[in-house]
Amino acid sequence: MFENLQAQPADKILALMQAFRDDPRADKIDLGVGVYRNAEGITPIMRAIKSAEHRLWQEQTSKAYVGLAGDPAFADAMIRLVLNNAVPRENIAAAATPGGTGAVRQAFEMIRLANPDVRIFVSDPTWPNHLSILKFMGVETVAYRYFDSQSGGVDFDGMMADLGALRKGDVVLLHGCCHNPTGANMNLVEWQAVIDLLNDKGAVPMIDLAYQGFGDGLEADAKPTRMVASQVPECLIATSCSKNFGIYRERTGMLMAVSRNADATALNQATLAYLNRQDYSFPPDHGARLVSMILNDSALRADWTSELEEMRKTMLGLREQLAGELQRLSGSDRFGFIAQHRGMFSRLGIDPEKVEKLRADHGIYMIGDSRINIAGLNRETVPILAQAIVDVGA
Ligand code: PLP
Ligand code: TYF
Repeated sequence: MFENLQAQPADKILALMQAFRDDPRADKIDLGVGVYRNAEGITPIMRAIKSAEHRLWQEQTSKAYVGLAGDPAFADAMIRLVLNNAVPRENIAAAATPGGTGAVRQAFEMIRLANPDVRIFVSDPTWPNHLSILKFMGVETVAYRYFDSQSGGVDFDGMMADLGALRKGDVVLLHGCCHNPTGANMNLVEWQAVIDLLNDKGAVPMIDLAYQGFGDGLEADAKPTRMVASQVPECLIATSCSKNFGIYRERTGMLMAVSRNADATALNQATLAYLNRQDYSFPPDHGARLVSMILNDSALRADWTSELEEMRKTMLGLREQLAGELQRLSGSDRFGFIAQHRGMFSRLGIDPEKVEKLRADHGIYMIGDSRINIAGLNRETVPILAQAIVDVGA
């Protein structure tokens, strides 16, 4: 029977990661996959994670199953981190998932279960896995304009015009902060206008929050999500601990469903548990337990917060350095948006042929749409990248 299988398109980001590994050049630079790296090019285990693992190893006495929705202490800790008290706890259903991708997938499953004919509006562009999963599930997508390639900012007028086509019951997928792949983000006034439009239209927001703490800080990055959750009748929030706790391979995430009353929340909670049971039964626990241990221990939490801030500020410094170098070398402000963007990524707006030339001639790897991972740079490689961009005539 398996002869009936058809080859599926590869993930371009993961394919590029492999191509980089296979490149023998010593001075190659990897700006591909979205994984934080320090100045030495290493993705460190955060200090608080190491301490929590040590403590867990000493204190944990059982590896028996936990529960279909995961450890309630993880849910409480994540809800506080993401939503603080923007929404009463009794209005939030939550379930642990394998990473943010698991949360995104379970959110789509819940949406489809509620409305098989749903349309999900997605930003153009968005994280390719959003589109891949929705296509696989047979869910209809509608693209809304998001990125203004001239300015490198958000095409807010285009976005609002396209969201004007929303109908009651449509879902709008929004990146809570640090938009992937562009790095361009709405300001709070624009967020408020989107919330008002969604409420006007009776559309349901789904927020993908994979980079809290990587943009303007833990609180600032959660602010748009809190605004949405406190002002709409219902919404879904898919969160990931992969980046801000650096526990990528532990597969730690959480899906939250916000509603306005206890009955709806009970049904949402039962549905999240049901969906987990259909797909993998119990979600991974190790990473979730580390996260709740850190968030509930003031010393560990302070250490985690300060290391996360160091990472965030390192990326901001690299942004400013790169924008400055490009301005100096090209004599234009064309790349000034790099310093305005937030998170790990910036879409540079370079043609695919020049992206390819950067790879072939300079050993610089970025995604074909010219997305770079800022954390793939360091103080020494920023000028090399800037010079190469100017050399290929981008
Ligand atoms: N959503 C977005 C926009 C992402 O960039 C990522 C990236 O890794 C994820 C979700 C999910 O990440 P993970 O499944 O590794 O937690
Ligand atoms: O966009 C990125 O680079 C990250 C990591 O299939 C990632 O979100 C990339 C591809 C993928 C899963 C995660």
